[in-house]
Amino acid sequence: PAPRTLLLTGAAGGLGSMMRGLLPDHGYELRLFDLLPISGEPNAITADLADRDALREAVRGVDAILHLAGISLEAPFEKILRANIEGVYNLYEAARAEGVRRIVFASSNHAVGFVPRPVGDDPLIPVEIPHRPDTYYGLSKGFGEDLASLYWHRHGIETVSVRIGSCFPEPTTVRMLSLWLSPADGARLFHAALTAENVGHTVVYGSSANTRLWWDLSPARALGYEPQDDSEQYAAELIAKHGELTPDDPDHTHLGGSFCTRPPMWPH
Ligand code: NAI
Ligand code: 15L
Repeated sequence: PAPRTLLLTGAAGGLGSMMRGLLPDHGYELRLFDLLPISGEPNAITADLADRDALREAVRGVDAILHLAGISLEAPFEKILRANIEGVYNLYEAARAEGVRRIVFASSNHAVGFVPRPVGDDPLIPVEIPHRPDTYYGLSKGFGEDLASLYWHRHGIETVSVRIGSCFPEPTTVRMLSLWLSPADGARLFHAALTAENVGHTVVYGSSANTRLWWDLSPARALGYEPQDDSEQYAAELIAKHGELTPDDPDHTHLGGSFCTRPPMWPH
């Protein structure tokens, strides 16, 4: 049967807030988890991914987990280590102990951010490529994907790792014309990832059906995902505002964009 009770981690965040609004229409009853309290949601669990007891309780009895919690941008390694690397381990350990069988993991384009972006007739970027993280953040997403693979092969917990492009209400840069995942398509994709059968550990790219797509959406479509949106309606305005992508701009040469060129973050 399709999962009904869903633990949504990171429910206070940008993506989590949009999914709180959209996922109930796909049939889910949500249990919310975040470090931050959520206004109007007195039953939300306010806890850190470092709190293993709280996680055990949070995952108990749910049919599946959508794991969005974590640091969502580059940060000093120690912070990434705690929230994203130890955090995802703590989540999977809790799931294993409580018998949860399906997780959808919010990976990121930044797990493979140093892959050159396709230009002209170049083929779309395939899913089956080695990790090429562009930041400690991207490194933690590659770790999460590998942890999901381990927990599938060792413990039979199924995961779809979604390498999300840019999921925001609207694309705001020219790069996002290629990577945009509309919130409604995001909910469709997460629903497909939560309900497709026999996924083992599957990695997919997550975007809408954008005209300017850089990557292969067929693994996501194979889960039953049918995107309805295309960023092209925003193209003229964004290009008029920011100019076309130029291949020699270091911020545009790789999938990860400016994540590849920002100065590294040192401990502080
Ligand atoms: P966000 O930063 O708005 O939300 C992340 C949430 O996780 C926050 O509410 C934060 O309080 C919570 N969190 C952070 N550390 C935590 C901890 N130690 N314990 C409990 N909760 C903690 O990020 P956003 O944009 O909503 O992204 C959600 C997820 O999707 C993140 O994992 C991000 O890496 C991933 N993602 C998002 C993309 C996007 O376009 N929005 C693109 C690619 C990946
Ligand atoms: C991500 O992984 C971030 O979480 C999100 O805030 C955006 O920066 C996105 O990638 C992107 O590459 O646009």
